[in-house]
Amino acid sequence: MKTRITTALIALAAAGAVQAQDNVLHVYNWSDYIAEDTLQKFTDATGIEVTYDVYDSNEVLEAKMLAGNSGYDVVVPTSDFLQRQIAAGVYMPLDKSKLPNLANMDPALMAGAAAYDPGNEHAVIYMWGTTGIGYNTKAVAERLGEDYTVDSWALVFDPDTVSKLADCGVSMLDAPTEMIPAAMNYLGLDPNSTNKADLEAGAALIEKVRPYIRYFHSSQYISDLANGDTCVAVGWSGDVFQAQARADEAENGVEIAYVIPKEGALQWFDMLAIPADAPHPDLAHKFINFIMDPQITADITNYVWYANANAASMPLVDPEITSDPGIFPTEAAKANLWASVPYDARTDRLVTRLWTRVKTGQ
Ligand code: SPD
Repeated sequence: MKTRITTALIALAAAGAVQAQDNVLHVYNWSDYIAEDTLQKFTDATGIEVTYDVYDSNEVLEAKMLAGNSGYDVVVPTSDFLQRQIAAGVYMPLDKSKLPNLANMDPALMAGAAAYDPGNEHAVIYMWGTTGIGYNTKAVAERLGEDYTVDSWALVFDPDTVSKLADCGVSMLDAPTEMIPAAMNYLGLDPNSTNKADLEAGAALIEKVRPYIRYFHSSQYISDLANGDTCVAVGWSGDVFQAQARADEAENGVEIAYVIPKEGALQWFDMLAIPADAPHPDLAHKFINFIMDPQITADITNYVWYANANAASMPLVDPEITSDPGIFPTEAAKANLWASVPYDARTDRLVTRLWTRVKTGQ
């Protein structure tokens, strides 16, 4: 009898543990990409605990998704990566009956995202942005002259120009599918070309300026720019604005600006999606619906300085953000933005090989 009670108690405790475990949502998102209080607000509103991990590379997320059994319930791939991952069966279709806040989303932006995910069947837009250049205005002016206008990819791709900045620290994203097309675009080539010679030309240009690049990394540049440890970074729009906000907070005299170069830049969508093997799809839907609450989305944009696609949140977003053309590009600037298309396997292998050569010289 005693044993039976003990076993029953153990079974009960185990059931409790399973239940507790079952009420934990696992989210995998980009670093520096959520407001400080978003997760706590979600737990307060739903009773659902969240474990939250971060990455700074689509390639890292993709490797985990293709391997399967990641244990994650919600992940945030960028649109072009999302498209080929959907084709690989990585994501489950959303149950839109559980997402009433979809009504808040901007139809035009969701139509843009539908180019990667027809009918928006598998994902909703989390945030969107551009890949441009962040720079320390004083450090650059000291080296290139007060009259130099930073408006071109020449800042990082012209060897003569970037060589003058090497001493104050120039970084590039460790994102081959963004850096090589940006170099191709600067050379006047189609950034979406999958022609071998075009991709090689883009990579060769980066190799040429490689001696002047301090590092390739996709998140470290936020604090380095903010602290004045580097002066130029090819980076993602909101991250550069976060660097400025951190410098302001530190009152360290560093002034950071972000430019979408006149030759054009990549515009991308980061998408909330649920892996096909997510342990808690129901909780995942609750989380995605929660994020689409206008106040919650506005809180995130106000904290991370990225544009969102939630039309109902706009009146709640700081006007300093909605009026900044680096975050919400003007119609004229939009004409120069390109959207990337996913690479086929052969192009992907070529780009990976070229990128290794760019970074290691081999
Ligand atoms: N710190 C958040 C960065 C989010 C960047 N998303 C990736 C966009 C890739 N084109």
